[in-house]
Amino acid sequence: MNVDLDSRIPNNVGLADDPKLRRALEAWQPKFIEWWRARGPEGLQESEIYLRTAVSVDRAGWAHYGYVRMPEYRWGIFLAPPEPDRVVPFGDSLGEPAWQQVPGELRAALRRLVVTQGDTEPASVEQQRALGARAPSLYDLRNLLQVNVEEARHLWAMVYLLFAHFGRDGREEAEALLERESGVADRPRVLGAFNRPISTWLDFFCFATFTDRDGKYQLASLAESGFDPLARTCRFMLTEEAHHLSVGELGVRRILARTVELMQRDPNEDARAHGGIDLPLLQRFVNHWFSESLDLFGSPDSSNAASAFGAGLKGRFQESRPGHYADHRLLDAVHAVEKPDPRGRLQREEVPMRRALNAVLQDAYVRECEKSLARWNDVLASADIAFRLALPSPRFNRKIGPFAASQWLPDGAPARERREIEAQLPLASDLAWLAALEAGMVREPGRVASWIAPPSQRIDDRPLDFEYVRFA
Ligand code: BYC
Repeated sequence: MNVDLDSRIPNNVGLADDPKLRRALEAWQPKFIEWWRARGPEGLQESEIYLRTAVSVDRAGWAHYGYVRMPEYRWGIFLAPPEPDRVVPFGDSLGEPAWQQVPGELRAALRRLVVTQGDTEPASVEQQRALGARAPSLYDLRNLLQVNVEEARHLWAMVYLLFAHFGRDGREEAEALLERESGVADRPRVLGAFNRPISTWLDFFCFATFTDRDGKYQLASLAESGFDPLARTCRFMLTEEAHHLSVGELGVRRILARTVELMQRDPNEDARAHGGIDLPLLQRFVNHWFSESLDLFGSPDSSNAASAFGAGLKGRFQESRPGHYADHRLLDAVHAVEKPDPRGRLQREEVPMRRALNAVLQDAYVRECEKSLARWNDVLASADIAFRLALPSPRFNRKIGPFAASQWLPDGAPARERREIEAQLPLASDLAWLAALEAGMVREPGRVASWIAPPSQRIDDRPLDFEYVRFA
């Protein structure tokens, strides 16, 4: 696992010994930089940002911190170390040696998974590109940009697989990853949530909590793949993902801490009256990003999911963790999936387990989201505030799956009209209020905007008044 940090593309995949692949990736690199300058973080390309850069795949000491101008960031290709004698851990090929090359018959399905995963990475950078101008502190600005450069590194991870394993098709797909654009009607990003605007920091923190967590679960499932290069690349991506999730959850927690403080100052517990983000508004953002993120699991009854599992391409969460699952073939098991019947009555239908794997993954994801909500609600409870944030029912506001054709309220009851759903999602007036509240960037080291509490976590052991960004 030699890490080559000095070549044009830092890597541990032996690019120096594969001139054809190296040249192909080096030819893509300027197009990537052009994309980054045009659609990456706005107005900050020449500033120096205190960023971590992946430099190794060792658990201890995998990253290095220092000031970097983002277009000069060392985006590298890193695969987690190989596991000796690894076998396909599930599906019809269970126990066969893991594949180092793409099996011909799985090529189309695998390419689709890699492209879908790859597409989300530049999409999120595009979605977040304007947030810098309203950053609540240099600390938060730096975290945003850290997340952005790492999502771009994840794009490199998928592009490497396309170039190394999918020939001409792969090269074309790599180009297309820079052509599609989040929210642009005639060339949108592949998955729904990655075309929604992230126009406020509250959107960003909710996106990092809920949508990045879908990323964690999807990457973990792909990290089980029988196609070993995909498994290894996803395993290393998961190292970076943990930070993104914490940026989201802690961001919302700091908003709550500030809101609670402002509520306590007001006889009617009115945080907005004091320039804070009120709890019903926050709940509407939770409703929006949670339901959008559930759609990223696909349909709970899915032949695609069954084929991907049978073929050994996409496993379950922690499929190969010893003792976690007894059955890795799933030929006989069934799972009950909730669906409405044509008259809108709820029923549970047993489907073959392989077809229900999106639902199983989604359920595990929901359980983890519940824990974030519980930690947020602790902030409210310890301030003696009665309001509690809640995850909406998985039936609410769905565009994918059996609940997409009908309307359901956050409490899971049927809704009569679309208007009732819209009232539970961010309102135009919420966005206008937040736009005014968040206006302007806080540029002084150590200062934090008035709608969010200062962070308690440190970055690389630096104090809060550290100059995380040196503006050009
Ligand atoms: N939007 O059988 P179905 C991340 C399509 S996030 C639009 O129900 P399947 C990140 C589907 O493509 C993780 N279309 O579902 C986070 C299919 O179309 P075709 C990203 C959708 O295929 C933050 C049809 O509906 N990684 O990393 O089992 C920042 C029927 O599909 C959607 C992955 O997603 C949707 N939401 O599952 C940065 C992993 N959902 O083929 C990054 C790779 C479904 O009929 N992807 N469709 O034309 C997959 O494993 C699967 O493609 C999905 C869908 C889980 C997404």
